This record gives sequence, C-alpha cells and structure tokens, in this order.
Amino acid sequence: MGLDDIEGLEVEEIARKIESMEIRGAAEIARAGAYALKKIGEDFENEDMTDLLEELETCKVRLLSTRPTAVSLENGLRYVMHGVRKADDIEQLKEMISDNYSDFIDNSIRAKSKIAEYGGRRISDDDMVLTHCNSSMALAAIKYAWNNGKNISVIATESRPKKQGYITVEELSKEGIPVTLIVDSAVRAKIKKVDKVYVGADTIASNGAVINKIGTSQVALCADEARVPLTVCAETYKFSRKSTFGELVPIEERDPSEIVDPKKFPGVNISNPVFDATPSEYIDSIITEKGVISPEGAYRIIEEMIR
Ligand code: RI2
Repeated sequence: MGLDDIEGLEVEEIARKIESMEIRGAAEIARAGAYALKKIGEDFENEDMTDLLEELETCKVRLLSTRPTAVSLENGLRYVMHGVRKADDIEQLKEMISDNYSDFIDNSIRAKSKIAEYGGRRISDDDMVLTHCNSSMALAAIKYAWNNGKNISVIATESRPKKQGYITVEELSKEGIPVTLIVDSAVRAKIKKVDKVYVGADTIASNGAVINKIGTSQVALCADEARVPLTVCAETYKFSRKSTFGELVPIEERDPSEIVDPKKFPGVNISNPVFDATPSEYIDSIITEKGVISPEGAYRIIEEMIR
C-alpha cells in the first residue's frame, strides 16, 4: 500500500494500517507517517499555532508507537517538523509542513533511483542474487541490473511469519526476472550457488550494524561462511542518530498469532520478534543515495545528519 492508496485517510486510520502492516516496508511507513502530519496541517481549521503544534506532536507520538524498530518513520516525521516552531504565523507554519513533506517525498523517490543505479551496477551478468523479505530498495537495485541487460536470477526467502517473500517473488516474476522461492531454513543449503546477497534495512546503527527483517542475521552468517558478499540497500534516513548516543534499537515483538494460533499450544510461550541485528563484520557494503559505503562509514553519515 503506497501513498496513492492512503490519500485522504485520517491519522488514526494511517496509524492502524501501519500497525497491521497493510502499509509496510521501512521506506513506505516513513512516507505514510510524513503524509499523516501533512494532512493534519491541511485539515487544521482554527488560527491557534500552539494548538496545531500540539496536535502535530500528539500525532507524532501515535505514529511512533506503531512500529518501534524502523527509524525511517521517526526520521520522516522529524523531517516534516523541521524548523516549524520558528514559523511567524499559522499560514507560514502550514506552508512549512507542506513544503517539508514534499521535500521528504521527493528526496525519498530520488534516493530510491540512486540506490537502484549504484546497487544495480554492482550486480554482474549471470549473478544469482539472494534476497530476504521484501525490500523496495534491494529490489530496485535487482530490477536495475535486469533492465540494463544483465542476465540474473534471484532466490527469495519466504520470510516467516508474514511471508513478505511472496510479494518479492510476485514483483520479480512480473518483471520477467527468473526467481526461486525457498523457505528461510533453506538458505544455507542454497548459498553456495549464490553470488551476492541483497537486503534492505529498517535501521542502521552508528557502529554499522543493520537491523532488518528477522532472519537477516542468519542469512548473513551463511553468506559469510560461504564467502558471499552481503549488500544492504538503504536511504540515509534509515540511519539512527540516537544510536550514536548509546540508545539501543528496540526490536518489535509482534502478536504470536502471526506464527500460529496460540490456542493450539496451551501453556506454550510463543515469541515473535520481527527484526534482528546483523553486526557490521558480516556486511560488505551499504548502498545509499550518497554512494556506496562500508558499514564502518555509518558514523560519518549520521554525523552529517546531525550537523
Ligand atoms: P524498504 C521491511 O520491514 C523489511 O524488513 C525490509 O527489509 C525493510 O522493511 C526495508 O524495506 P516490514 O515492514 O524500505 O516488512 O527497502 O516489517 O522497502
């Protein structure tokens, strides 16, 4: 579900759709969150600036409660709110929110096409690429390689429990890209045939660790053992400034019923963490819109964001 599908929706409806993962993917939830703030500005009818700022803050808190792991959401909201407290009057405040929103969306779209280009160039003819979950950024790079005449094929993991791998295989086969679906536990059995692993990110910490869909770190271990390079495709708004100051990235724990009906196993604890952290030593490179960096370069990206 993209921006076109949420046009006109109220903040609470958007928040619920992010929570239920009808709107999903770290880039898409950031865009949807930014849209929700813009909508507040557009719909606000009284003339009191303080009231509008308060409403924006309340909306921000609600949106941030939906998916705690992806820092893209927080950074998107921060972008829309940038400088708005300095507005002279309500009209200027509304204009700033709307302009910041448009800037964020434009940057996000431009970032995707840069990542596609930089990431796509690094995929060679005849490469077999393995991807985990459904990352719009990783898939943009894979499609770029294919559309530029590289004869590639893809292995896509199912990505339990929500099975976003199904979206991946549908998306790639629609493009004509040869794609094979595997269960998550088949990665090690297949990795020797694979030339490159391409994944996305929900958050990148200042130490270069990448937080992405649960299972990414296992894929990374298998890739490392088989000497297959792992590439992460992520816009710079997925880098976490808070991690520089020691804050750990919270890992979202979702409802056990996404795995199995808990009533089938009375007395059994079912745990459903949906992200994990891949340490920097397992990552070959991170493709951002600013260029290809090593995971050790994460701190520099964050430093530029803070300045
Ligand atoms: P893009 C997704 O989260 C996956 O973890 C995916 O790898 C990541 O966001 C990045 O996706 P979820 O919403 O931003 O499916 O590259 O939990 O599209």
